[in-house]
Amino acid sequence: MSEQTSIEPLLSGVDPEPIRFLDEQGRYAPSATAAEFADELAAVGADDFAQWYRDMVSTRAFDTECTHLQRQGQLALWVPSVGQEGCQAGLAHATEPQDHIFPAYREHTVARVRGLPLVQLARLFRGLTHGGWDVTDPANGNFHLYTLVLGAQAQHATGYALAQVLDAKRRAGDGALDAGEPGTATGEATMVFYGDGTSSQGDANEALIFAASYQTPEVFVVQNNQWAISVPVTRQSRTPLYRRALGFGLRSVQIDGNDPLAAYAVGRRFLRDAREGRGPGYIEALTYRIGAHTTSDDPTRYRAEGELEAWQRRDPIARLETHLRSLGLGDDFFEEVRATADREAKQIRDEILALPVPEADSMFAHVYSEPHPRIEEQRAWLAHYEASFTEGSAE
Ligand SMILES: Cc1ncc(C[n+]2csc(CCOP(=O)(O)OP(=O)(O)O)c2C)c(N)n1
Ligand SMILES: [Mg+2]
Repeated sequence: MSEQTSIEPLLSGVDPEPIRFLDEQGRYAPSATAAEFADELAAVGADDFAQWYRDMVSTRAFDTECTHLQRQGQLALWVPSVGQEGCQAGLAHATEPQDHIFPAYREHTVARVRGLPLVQLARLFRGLTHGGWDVTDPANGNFHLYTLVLGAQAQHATGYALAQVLDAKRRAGDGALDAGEPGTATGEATMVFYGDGTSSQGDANEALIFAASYQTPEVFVVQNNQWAISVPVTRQSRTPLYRRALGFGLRSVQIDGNDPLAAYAVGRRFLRDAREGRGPGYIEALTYRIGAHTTSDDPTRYRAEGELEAWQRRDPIARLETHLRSLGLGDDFFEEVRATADREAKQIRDEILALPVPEADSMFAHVYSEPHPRIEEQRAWLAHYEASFTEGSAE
């Protein structure tokens, strides 16, 4: 009988330190791994960091308000993103207006930075729309629809990115319309977000294969928030997630996902490489979901004691505040940001409560592009049923 081969040697490679510019207290102390990305921050100043901070604080206030609204019966469900604002703000600010973003369902800070009115997110979770917002409206920032089917957006993004290559070739008069070799400058990129748990989905893995095969102008962002509902990432993968992408042939790094500077610097580099025809990249952002998975979840049932508190000490908002104070910003600024965030959250709350309720009949409108007998049958049944409630009805 042959001796069982140990896979230990394969897994024993030492991982470099995650890329970070701010340490866990928020002091500027770049890791050795950050050096090659440092020039991406050369043109970023205190005003920019102040804007990122504002985006993070305002989104958190909105997020908290939405949890309250769900508890009050005003939203069917809410998906909190508290704790994950750091990588989201950095990555979103690294994008250019012409880039396209394919989110999962927890990318509220990215939505805000891209210009999508946050009330649109709440409208979805109030059950007033089947899909979401109009992606073709430039005012919505090329921010594609929230996708609750895990990993589906990785396929959508890779298909979109492949089309970006083919469009660029067509514009350049290259009739062959084949992708596959690096070198096609598209001038625009695609960024896709998913979670650690989703990295186990077939869809997500197939997307990586296509991205590598066809050298799509794409950046994969995996927010490793340590949990897929109640399943820890250590169960999903015996190797750090960024290493999986290396196996598919993508450039891949691991960043401190609670450091917006790291997210910006790496995102900026990878997006530019993608736009200029140097192929796809993969970023594993180490972060933590401070709240519940959704408002239907109770994380106290599965989290070990002390874990939450340990991550709360690395809160991305607190870290960026420390950095901003080191750049000279004082109490006045932080008080104003907080007051503005509270005012905006209150305003969005009012907007949510005033949103019009669509006609029930509208659910049949876009099932097929053309009339369909089964849909017409169901539509007639509903009309009849609704009519049975009106006064004087014969039924
Ligand atoms: C295809 C599919 N399978 C299962 C689910 C149920 N589900 C919803 S969220 C989730 C966990 C996802 O975890 P992760 O990818 O880490 O993202 P996170 O929620 O932590 O941001 C699961 C299993 C789903 N929505 N879609
Ligand atoms: Mg997760």
